[in-house]
Amino acid sequence: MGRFARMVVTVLLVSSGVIVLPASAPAVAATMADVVPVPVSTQPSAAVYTLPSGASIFTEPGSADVGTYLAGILRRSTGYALPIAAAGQPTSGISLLLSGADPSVGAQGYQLDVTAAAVVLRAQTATGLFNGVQTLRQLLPAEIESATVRPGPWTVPGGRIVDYPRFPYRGTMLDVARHFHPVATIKQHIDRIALYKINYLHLHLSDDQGWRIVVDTWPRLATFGGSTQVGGGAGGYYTKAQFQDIVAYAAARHITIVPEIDMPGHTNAALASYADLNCNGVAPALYTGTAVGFSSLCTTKEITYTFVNDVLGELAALTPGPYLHVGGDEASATSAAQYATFMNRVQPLVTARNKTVMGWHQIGASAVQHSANRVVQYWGTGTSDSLVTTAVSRGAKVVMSPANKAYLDMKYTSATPIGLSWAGLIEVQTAYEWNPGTHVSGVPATAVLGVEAPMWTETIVTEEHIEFMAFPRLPAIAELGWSPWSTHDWTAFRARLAVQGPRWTIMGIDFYRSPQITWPAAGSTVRYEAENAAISQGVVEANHAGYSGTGFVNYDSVAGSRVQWTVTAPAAGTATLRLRYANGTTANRPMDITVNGTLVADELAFAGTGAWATWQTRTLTVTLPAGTSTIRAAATTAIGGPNVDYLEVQR
Ligand code: NGO
Repeated sequence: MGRFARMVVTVLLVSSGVIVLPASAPAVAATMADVVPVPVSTQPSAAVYTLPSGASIFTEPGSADVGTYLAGILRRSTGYALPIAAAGQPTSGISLLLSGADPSVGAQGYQLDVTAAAVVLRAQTATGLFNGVQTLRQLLPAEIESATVRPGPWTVPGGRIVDYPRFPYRGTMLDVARHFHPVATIKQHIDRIALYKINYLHLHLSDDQGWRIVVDTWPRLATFGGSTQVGGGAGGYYTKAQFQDIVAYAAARHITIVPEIDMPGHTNAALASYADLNCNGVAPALYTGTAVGFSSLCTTKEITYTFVNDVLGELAALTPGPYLHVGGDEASATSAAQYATFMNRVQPLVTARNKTVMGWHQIGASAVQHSANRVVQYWGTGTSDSLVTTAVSRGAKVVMSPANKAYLDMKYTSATPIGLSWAGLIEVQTAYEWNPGTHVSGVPATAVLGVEAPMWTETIVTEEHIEFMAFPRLPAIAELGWSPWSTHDWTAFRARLAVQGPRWTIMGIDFYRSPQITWPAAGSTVRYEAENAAISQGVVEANHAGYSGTGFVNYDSVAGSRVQWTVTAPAAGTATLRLRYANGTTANRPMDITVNGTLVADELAFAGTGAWATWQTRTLTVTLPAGTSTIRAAATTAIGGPNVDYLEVQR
């Protein structure tokens, strides 16, 4: 997404196909003031801990998984072995302990103590330790996020942090219905949102344009209803095994999946799949536009409830989390009475499976019965709403997603190349400057379960689009959900946010470089388009959307086909290489990467991106000598490599 970000704020210098781009500076050692979301209490000391190459990660039986997760992050960039060992007296290394934390940390918080000798994280639960690990990551230099070994030193500023969340629910949503997003994209997103202590990922699994989850009793939902998307692309769906893989991947990162089947409106994909679900018995065509409010399940037909019962039953069986989201928004093709009749039959189907009903705030209508522990998700643009206050008066909790503050699909400015603007333009400050505890009149903080930043995908097609719209706004919403209101301060927040920029660059997140934030001074990034490189056994093409420059290279199905760039570096040193590619197959298309004839990445995996027009970047760190170097990406399988858009070299 760098393309969009940089188009907005930068003048590009183009000469013979080489584009010089600004980039982030080398990382500085972090301070305790840099953490997002800002912790409850921070007491810095003068001490500095430097991770030695022989350090161990000490765990107890209940903290071993978090220790393994932390080791997985630290080993990549440090190159250290970091063995996991049984915890004793914490006198060296990094200890993850389930006792001794300040009692205020509760179920999700942690206490972190850093001295010159050791790092000690304490919590009451593995979740608390996991949250503490996210803080520890941010206290290490940004290069700790590198996918390849960096020189360090790996310092952690000394002191004590005691920290716990303001709200138990800190979520984000991804609409996989308008545009389908493959499992690999979801997993990458999960890894990134975890860094900001987001603990719920809501997946909008069905809408007019697509049905994205296999339901065995109604198989055409996925195979037919999932066969397209906005704009007419191929769409897609998750098998049950894939969905369970997502659930497990999220759970390992202490994130709960909230699956949504939107009903009774937003159901054209289901109605197109089964004629019986329509009042007139006639299936409409599949829909690939972006209008809303035209479709409805037939609320007067008994088969509708058989259908919903079957769907919710299979979904509940795949969902360890407490919530099943039943949608309920924009049911404009249904009368208010029919809507209430429908919801009053559907909600008990959720609670019968020991799940809690969650829905858009329209389910708060007084004719819709309250069900135990119900959660309504507020998505309005105003600061008062009778549906929400009615629901709250009956005992519902509210997840705050005000569309004019928290919607990640709104444009930042009128110049943002993707996104919508019906709820307004949402720059970073707008996303940050509201208080979930007082935002809707009549909804006290005690009735607020938390916050959620939804990302609808009418215009959001690629993984890079997701990054660009989520960063840096999602960390702003995460801070509203985690940090005490007493810490809320735009000036301090924008300084903390700026420090995240180099971290995101190293993580390969091409974020929106908001002019509201003073990002650290740039090093240099140069982009080399593949179509201008030396190509062997490949052809330049311009037939898939989303590439940069004038084209991309499509390899012939010949092993050893390759793209070779000549790059220049003014001085010797490490550089981050970013290869942008698309792989519309489901098979890995590995490539060997060489620098001046030396193999630096052997059969580097280039996994399927979901479609040939879906581009992702693969990042690796190398050492370049001063002067010119030859960087080659060569396919190693007989089917050839992925399509290659460009190579970026960042120093
Ligand atoms: C609305 C609508 C969605 C759109 C979204 C776009 C809700 C809850 N219903 O939000 O169908 O995709 O706006 O911003």
